Amino acid sequence: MTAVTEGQTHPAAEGRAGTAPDPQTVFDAAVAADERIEPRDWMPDAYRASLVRQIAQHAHSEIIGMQPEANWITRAPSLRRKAILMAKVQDEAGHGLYLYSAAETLGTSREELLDKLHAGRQKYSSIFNYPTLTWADVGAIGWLVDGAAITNQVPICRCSYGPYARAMVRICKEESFHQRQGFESLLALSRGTPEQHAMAQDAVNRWWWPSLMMFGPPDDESSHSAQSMQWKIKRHSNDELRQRFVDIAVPQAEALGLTLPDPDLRWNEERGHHDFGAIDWAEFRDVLKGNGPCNDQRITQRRRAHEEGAWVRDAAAAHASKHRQNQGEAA
Ligand code: BYC
Repeated sequence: MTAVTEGQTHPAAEGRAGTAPDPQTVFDAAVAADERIEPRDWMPDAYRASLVRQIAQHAHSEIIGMQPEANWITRAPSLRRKAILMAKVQDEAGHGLYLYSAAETLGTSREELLDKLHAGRQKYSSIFNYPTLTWADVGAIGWLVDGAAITNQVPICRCSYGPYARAMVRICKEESFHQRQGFESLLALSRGTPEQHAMAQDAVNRWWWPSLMMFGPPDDESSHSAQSMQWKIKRHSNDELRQRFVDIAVPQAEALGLTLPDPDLRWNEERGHHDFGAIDWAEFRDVLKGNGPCNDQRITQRRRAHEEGAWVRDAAAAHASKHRQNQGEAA
């Protein structure tokens, strides 16, 4: 946002001579002018809380999202595929860290957010509560899940909150690579033996509908969209982005030689978009309530990893404190 320090007036909020600028007016003007809000700027409490909610949920999704794919690292069909998958899973960990750092700039520590995740008080994306049953699921996740993630996240590069927007630029570049590697892996299976082709088709059948649910509830049931769009945290509604994803995926499925499991999917000349069938929102709500096929497994594994990593955090903290002490003595 145009730097306004105490005593200065934001150009868009100049009041009567001699009056201090109203911070809400300064904030509204910055958002209206498409300027970035930075950590030291004044912001409404509800804006801060909504950002922490969304960024935390996003960070948790990246961290929990490592599990379904990591399940296949030891069973990847070749050294090349194993190296690619390991790098991808590490990238997801990195994304989680950028996002926890972005949340920290809002005054919320990573420990606090992880505690809330482990206590079931913060969500992560519904998509990661489904199992990865075959090797083809790794390709389907790359193509569909990372593809949906990019469609949702590219507009967040223009989010009004600076640290979140900047984190998203790098994340989107990496997700774009992930999406292509998923596509390439599925293409190899689709063009392989009949069994491999069937395995790829089965994976797409299982991941298609949950991928559409990633975009969130329909617009008329989305509790946060209107306010988040007004604040320019979100730039498009859930349904707009879901439609954009369907339109992108259809020709890609054709190129893969695979079908999308929706008999109602067809081009609508009038709308200039694909029509698609009804999403099972009861299933979505059930997964959010904790009743998906893998909810318990994912959170149990996450808590265990956190407990087992306690010594690493303790050692890092002890090292940092020793380093600070040595620097103090040297000074
Ligand atoms: N799953 O008012 P709404 C990835 C919740 S990971 C679970 O529309 P909003 C990747 C929502 O939080 C991809 N919960 O919310 C990693 C809210 O509940 P609360 C993760 C969902 O925020 C590894 C309630 O439903 N991406 O890229 O306006 C490998 C009402 O929803 C879901 C992000 O997190 C869901 N699918 O819109 C591969 C992107 N959908 O908070 C890939 C950033 C909704 O009131 N987030 N809910 O308890 C966003 O863009 C938005 O938060 C959403 C939801 C579009 C997800």
